[in-house]
Amino acid sequence: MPATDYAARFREIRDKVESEERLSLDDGIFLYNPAVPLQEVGQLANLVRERKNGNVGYFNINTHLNPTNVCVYRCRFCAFRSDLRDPKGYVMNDEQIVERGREATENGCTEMHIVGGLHHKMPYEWYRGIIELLNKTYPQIHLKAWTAVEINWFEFQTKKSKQWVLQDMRDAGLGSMPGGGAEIFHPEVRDQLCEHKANTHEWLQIHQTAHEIGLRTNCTMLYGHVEQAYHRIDHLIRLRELQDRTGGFQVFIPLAFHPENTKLDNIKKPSALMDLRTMAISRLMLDNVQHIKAYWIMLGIETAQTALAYGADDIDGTVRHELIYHDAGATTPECLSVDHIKQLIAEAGRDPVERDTVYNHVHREPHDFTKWTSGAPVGV
Ligand code: V47
Ligand code: SF4
Repeated sequence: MPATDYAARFREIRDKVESEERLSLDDGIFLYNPAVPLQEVGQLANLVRERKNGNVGYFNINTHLNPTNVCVYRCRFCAFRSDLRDPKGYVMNDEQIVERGREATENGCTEMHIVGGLHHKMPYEWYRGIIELLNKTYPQIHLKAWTAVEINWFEFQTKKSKQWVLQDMRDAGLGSMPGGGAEIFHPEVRDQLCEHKANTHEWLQIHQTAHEIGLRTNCTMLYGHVEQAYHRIDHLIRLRELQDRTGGFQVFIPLAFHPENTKLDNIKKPSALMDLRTMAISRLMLDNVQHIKAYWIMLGIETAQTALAYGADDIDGTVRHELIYHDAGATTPECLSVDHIKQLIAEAGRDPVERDTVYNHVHREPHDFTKWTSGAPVGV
């Protein structure tokens, strides 16, 4: 396509975004063409970002808990999993789990992000018990737990429906669900990465059911491995269609592939330019999702800061005990202090706002940082 044609096509897309018209599959694929200047795609995404979330840069104070890394599945992109008899394999006991809750409380965490492997021998009751134990001991902490892949495994273990499992987990104290396990929905790619685990239909059905019973959930896309632009846009459109029906997704998180220690370690990790383009295109395609998260652990601090001008309005939390990305070669720090995370957001020209998991504004008591209340969602 000659340069003048690229400019004309981009103008068409800009007009659509300015008049709040939905972008099509072809529009999205076009924006991935390297001949379309990244800065222009970013500026357009920034327009939508500021329209939806003003100048706010959200963060939260959170910790991760991965109760086991032993997993029956063997996703080719995963460096975290372990075999049953591998010395790397672990299963946390109740004492260790409660200790994590205590540490989280001491550090003022509002959220525990809980995901892990599907252990060959641990029954459903063990997974449910983790939620119940933490919720009973530390009721003020929001438990964002279990990906759709785990819920699908619990269906298999219990022989009960999605609705039953989700309601049972909610009764135990589940607050919301993270967005993992989505990877790439298109079967041409999913079949190469993780053909054995919950398929696209199951993933979408589980999130739909969660939304129907009133649980908010997050959504993700794992990019930068064997997929093409077409597969990424197809993935975003499938999320957008579900969101049209339920409105239950609160944030989308594009996840950049980290190849180290995986079966795909011949692939180079995506460049910062690819990360920013994907962030921006996600913001443009997902016109019905309120927030886009630049997960600093996975992107690196500098790219996450830059992403706040390329469509993202959230950089996730202070994050303690992250394993999934560090096992796969992430070199980001283990945890950021609250002052540091606020300073990173301010340095990017945004107003740092502490949120809870469901995007209420958190108010801290001035003389006791570990005490807080959550207010109404922050207006812009
Ligand atoms: O499903 C696994 C991805 C996901 C690798 O909801 C990898 O707020 C890159 O979903 N390189 C789990 N990605 C993490 C996740 C998440 C993270 C932060 C916040 C939220 C949220 C959700 O991580 C997996 C998979 O897609 N993943 N291995 C890897 N080597
Ligand atoms: Fe298991 Fe999750 Fe790793 Fe897949 S990504 S192997 S389901 S721990």
